[in-house]
Amino acid sequence: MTSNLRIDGPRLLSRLAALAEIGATPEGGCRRLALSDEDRAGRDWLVARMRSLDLDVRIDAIGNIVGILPGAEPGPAVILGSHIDTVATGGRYDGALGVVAGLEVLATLREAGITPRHPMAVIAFTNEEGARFQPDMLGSFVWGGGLSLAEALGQRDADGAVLGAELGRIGYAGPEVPGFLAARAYFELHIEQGPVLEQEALQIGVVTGVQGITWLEFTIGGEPRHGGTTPMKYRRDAGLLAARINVFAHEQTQAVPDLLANMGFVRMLPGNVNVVPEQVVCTLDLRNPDQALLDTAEQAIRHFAARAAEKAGLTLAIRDLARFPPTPFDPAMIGKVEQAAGALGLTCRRIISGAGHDAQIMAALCPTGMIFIPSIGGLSHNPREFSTDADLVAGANVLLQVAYDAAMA
Ligand code: HGY
Ligand code: MN
Ligand code: MN
Repeated sequence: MTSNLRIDGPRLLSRLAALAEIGATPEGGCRRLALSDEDRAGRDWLVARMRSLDLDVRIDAIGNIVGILPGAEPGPAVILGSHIDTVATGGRYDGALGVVAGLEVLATLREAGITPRHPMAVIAFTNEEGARFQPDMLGSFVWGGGLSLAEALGQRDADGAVLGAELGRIGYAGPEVPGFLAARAYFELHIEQGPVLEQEALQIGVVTGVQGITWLEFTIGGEPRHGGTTPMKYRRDAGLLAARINVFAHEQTQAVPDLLANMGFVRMLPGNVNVVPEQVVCTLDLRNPDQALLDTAEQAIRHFAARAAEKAGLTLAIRDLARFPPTPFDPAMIGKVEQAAGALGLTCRRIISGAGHDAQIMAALCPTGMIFIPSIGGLSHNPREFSTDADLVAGANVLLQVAYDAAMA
């Protein structure tokens, strides 16, 4: 335990502010959708920071950005990471904190003239959010071999843009094979994005794992009809079924313990006020810490939608957009995060993550630990997302402690 090393708080905060300027929105948040021009600008900023630290910068074929600090010995690296892409209504800290704090840890070691025994690296994974291209955690999923590079490159966004073409357009289709850097350990610092730590007035969340995620896309086919002349009994209204699926999913959250559900995307075609829609595409985001309960809810929703479509004379196709099981973290890593928080005199509790993270993918590859700091008001995926400077610095110091210990072990 390096009781005396501390990160440079003002530098961490100024770099977070600088990255938040890229894709800044009028509401005070950030919009850097994966592989957009704003994402490219954020990537360029990150690469420049990595180069200024004299890290060995590598880009892999899915656009993951890796900055490597060589160790005294060759071998698997201690990797610190997260993502810099955001949702459309993103905040300043979701993902950015883990990447910028990782950089700060390496800068602190460099300044202290410390060469770690094992290599260390900072990684920014491509398209963690899954807001534009699905699934979420796409870059880490390809890194971990859970999704083929070809399938990932072929993903399309809602406007039909192809992921591989966008990656090439922004100049981040790199030469490295995803997963090229073996990991000795992975740590991710992230905002909680929920209300627990703030409500319990705690400084650090010791993350025990991530709940299960299932994302479904429904394509409902109806018949375009005049909104003013078609009697209700003659309509095959795809929009009505989308609404009923949304209501049914919410009813499931009352029936299935701990189930969370929301319909985040709805597109109606032709989208004219006076036309009963011909086609509706909509999505459901289902979450639960228990796989069996998640499956129960999904099956009930699939069954309801199929039966309702048949009765209404509508066509229905359901497509998986993302499917990640509940993922527990390594108990030893949980202990290390808890111990580091205690050694720094920080209050903490164990907590499961409601949000998905690249850490849940890395947990299949190596011992993985996650550190949370409080989100004010529990807000995230919202421009008003906020964490205090003191908590940002405290979280980065916990990251420094656990990363340094792992890199010197
Ligand atoms: O959807 C999630 O939980 C994460 O923000 N990608
Ligand atoms: Mn995130
Ligand atoms: Mn997010």
